[in-house]
Amino acid sequence: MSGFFITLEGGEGAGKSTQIPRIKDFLEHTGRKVLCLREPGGTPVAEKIRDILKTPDAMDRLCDKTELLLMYAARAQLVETLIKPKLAEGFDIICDRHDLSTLAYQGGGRGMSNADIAAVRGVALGTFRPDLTFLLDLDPLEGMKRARSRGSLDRFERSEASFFERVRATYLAYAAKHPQEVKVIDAAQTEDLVFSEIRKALEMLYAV
Ligand code: T5A
Repeated sequence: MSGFFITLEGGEGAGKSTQIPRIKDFLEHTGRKVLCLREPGGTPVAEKIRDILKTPDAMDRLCDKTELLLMYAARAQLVETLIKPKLAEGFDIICDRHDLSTLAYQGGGRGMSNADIAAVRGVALGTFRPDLTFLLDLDPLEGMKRARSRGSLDRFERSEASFFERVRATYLAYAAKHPQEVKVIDAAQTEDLVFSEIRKALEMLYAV
């Protein structure tokens, strides 16, 4: 039996990486085989692309089109070489960010058109989609406070506040249109309360 593909989305510091080990533990206790991944990244090639995307380069600033194409290059590599084969082996995959990040950051944040994103998406992923997405929703100011407390900021985290407001608005607009696909969780709650909402949704998914 094929596994489930579950993704976590949200702005910087929303708590995605914090929740992933808890989800893994929970699923493994029910006897599932679980693989945790992140985007951009997750394979050797995709991790090299992640470095390019996250590291500021004053001599050769990434243009928006390159950023979009690199996100999908990393994603195509991850989906084709790892996610699809592991799902077919029966693993559940939990991924820290996936396709919805591109709509939010490159679409909402950078202002790239939905048509351009859909065109590249079509080549990279075809009709492949997650079974369930958790959107950890948090005020970007609070999220950046959490991210800053961890140390130096990457190329994305150096963006202005309005960029992150547009990212958040795009996420929420998509979730409102696709309530079956995306479960929105208030990420300002404690880690335990956030997990308890995730757990309830997982119990429903696995009861099917
Ligand atoms: N990107 C990515 C795009 O632009 N397009 C795309 O298509 C994709 C896939 C990736 C960057 O790439 C961009 C988006 C990103 O800017 P990343 O480092 O993977 O870079 O970025 P994030 O996913 O944003 O990683 P963060 O670590 O910033 O966010 P998390 O994982 O949501 O937050 P987490 O769990 O590390 O927590 C941050 C801090 O908050 C605390 C934690 O202990 C930690 O210190 N915390 C809480 N504090 C209070 N209450 C809670 N409930 C808390 N939960 C966690």
